[in-house]
Amino acid sequence: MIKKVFEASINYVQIMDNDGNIDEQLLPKEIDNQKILEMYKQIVFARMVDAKCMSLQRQGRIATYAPIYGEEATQIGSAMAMNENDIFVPNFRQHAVFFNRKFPLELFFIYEKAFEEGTKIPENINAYPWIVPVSTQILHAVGIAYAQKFKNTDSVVLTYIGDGGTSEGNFYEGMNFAGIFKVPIVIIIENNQWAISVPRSKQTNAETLAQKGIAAGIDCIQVDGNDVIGVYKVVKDAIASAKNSKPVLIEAITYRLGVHTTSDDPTKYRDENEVNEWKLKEPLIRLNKFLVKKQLWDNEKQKAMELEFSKTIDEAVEKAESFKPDPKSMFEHVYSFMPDILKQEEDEFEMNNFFVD
Ligand SMILES: Cc1ncc(C[n+]2csc(CCOP(=O)(O)OP(=O)(O)O)c2C)c(N)n1
Ligand SMILES: [Mg+2]
Repeated sequence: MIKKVFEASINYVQIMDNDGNIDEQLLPKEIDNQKILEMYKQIVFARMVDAKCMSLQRQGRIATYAPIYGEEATQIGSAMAMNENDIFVPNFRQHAVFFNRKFPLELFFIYEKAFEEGTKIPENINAYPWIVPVSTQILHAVGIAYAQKFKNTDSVVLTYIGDGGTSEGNFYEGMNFAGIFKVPIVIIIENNQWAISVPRSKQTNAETLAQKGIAAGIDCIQVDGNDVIGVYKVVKDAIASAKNSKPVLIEAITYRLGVHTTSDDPTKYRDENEVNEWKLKEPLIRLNKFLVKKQLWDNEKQKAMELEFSKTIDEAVEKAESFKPDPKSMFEHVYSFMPDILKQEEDEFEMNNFFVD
């Protein structure tokens, strides 16, 4: 006898298409034109900070930077869907989520200058710092989510991972844990099609990354990650589901329009035609078309907004540049106690007056 014991499928959601047309049936009730305008503004802001960071890095004023150009809708859409008490666990590329959560911009630039002081998250923001080891955040996130369940809080954990990160063991282990213990977590795959120089097609032979959740017994769905409204809806629904003991895996289909980091040169490994095709699908064009069609937006408003944002950004950079880190902090928090070898280094450092400005 042979009988089918299991069948599954993956849905793909898009609410606003590349031309700015909206699928009214899917549009969440609370998303009116003003909310769409707000989404647009937040994406423009994120893109302007991103451009500033690229420029600062090229001038040697910040350290290596991982841009978000093209991926802003995945980040802003999901951030806007979060409740204040939900907990955000990033990897290294979710800067726009931090901006949405009102992480002080000055601290962001301090972090980008490679000072750890910039990763100290203010108490009122439910977020964890950026981390670079690919995929380890998934284990932290499911643990934090388990704690929410254990403590009976109302918070859901939202965590992010790249397409490349989904090939790591941590990702599967975390999802498995989430499925078994039914923890309140939403895992968002920010599928930007590249893991440095490795294309999505080399990560897995599976048709979607979303379907990786099926084996863990958790709900999974795909969304157009360049459609901020689509992302908002899918994440909002996922948060409600996760609160109800049903974790969710979301694959947001987006594209890394820029470099992996400022140490990377993608012209060495990817075709410019591919980039140009994706440029037509980026998040801002469709939002702008929609807003202009509705007569909510024009060039003058755009200019005024950009001027205001530039001012905010420049002020934050100025503050970050006047920040004086305490070099002693290099030696602290490495171990629970200070071993002799480290103490010797600290003494040597002090003797040579390195602590003086
Ligand atoms: C455990 C680990 N292995 C390798 C690296 C080096 N590395 C940094 S980012 C990256 C690629 C990540 O690709 P993806 O998960 O798709 O995220 P994206 O950078 O595209 O946002 C790699 C291999 C690392 N940071 N950590
Ligand atoms: Mg990637």
